[in-house]
Amino acid sequence: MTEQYPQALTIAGSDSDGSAGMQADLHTFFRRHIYGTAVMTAAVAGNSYGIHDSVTLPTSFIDQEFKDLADDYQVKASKTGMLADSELIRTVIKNYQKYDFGPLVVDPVITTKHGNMLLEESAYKTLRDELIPLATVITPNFFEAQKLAEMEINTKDDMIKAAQKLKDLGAANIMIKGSHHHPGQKEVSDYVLLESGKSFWLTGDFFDTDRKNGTGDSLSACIAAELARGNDVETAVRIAKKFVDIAIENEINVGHEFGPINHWAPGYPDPTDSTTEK
Ligand code: PXL
Repeated sequence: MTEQYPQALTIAGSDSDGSAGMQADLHTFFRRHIYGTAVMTAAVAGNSYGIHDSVTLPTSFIDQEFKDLADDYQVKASKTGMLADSELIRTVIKNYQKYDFGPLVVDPVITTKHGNMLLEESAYKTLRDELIPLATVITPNFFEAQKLAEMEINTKDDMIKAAQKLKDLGAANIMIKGSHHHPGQKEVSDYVLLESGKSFWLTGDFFDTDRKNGTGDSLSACIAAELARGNDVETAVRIAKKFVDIAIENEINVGHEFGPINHWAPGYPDPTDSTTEK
């Protein structure tokens, strides 16, 4: 078969207001000039005030979504978002192992920014013990990292220890997103531990805004997009951090309360120049 235009896959929940979940992933793929495909696992009804209802899709339907993509598309990298419960996690694992959808970025989505649960409490062990070992990259936020590593994170040393624990769970590369809950903080530092053992901090300005919905989704989607383009993990995470920071700093006025980040923010280097972003 002839080589096709680079394609990435999001395996995630739909969010009706377009700020997070699958919609944020597809905005990101588009902005990074990667063709986006999508296996929908669940759907939430919500807006910038919060989430008001959610459903999961039947596993037989999810199986068919995977099959249809495998039969036709050349997905070079994938990411997971909302997986809702253990049955859905296992359905995703089964299909991911059956087909070749490239390296997998796992965004271990557990709650929304405002505390709505997107993963059943009983399912987080399935995520930790069965999905994380398959991950090329995992991108927990500070709270997800605490939960998955089963430790409190108060200092930079704690973040380093937590990343090692997450590596011990079987993920190849770890990016823990730094806390942004300290009054008056000026910067946010994410910690990256690569498969090679190399580690580094990625520090960006802290920008105080209510328009941060979809930040984690877009970060992990951007990593998947860059892997689909053929970039290595280090390049992908560096690009993703900058991409998301710029999308946060250039607010877009959509929704009344907790709005989305701005995927159209000007000033980000053209994706076709991404190899110079190292
Ligand atoms: O941002 C986490 C997230 C993931 N997936 C879906 C969501 C949200 C947050 O609202 O709605 C479907």
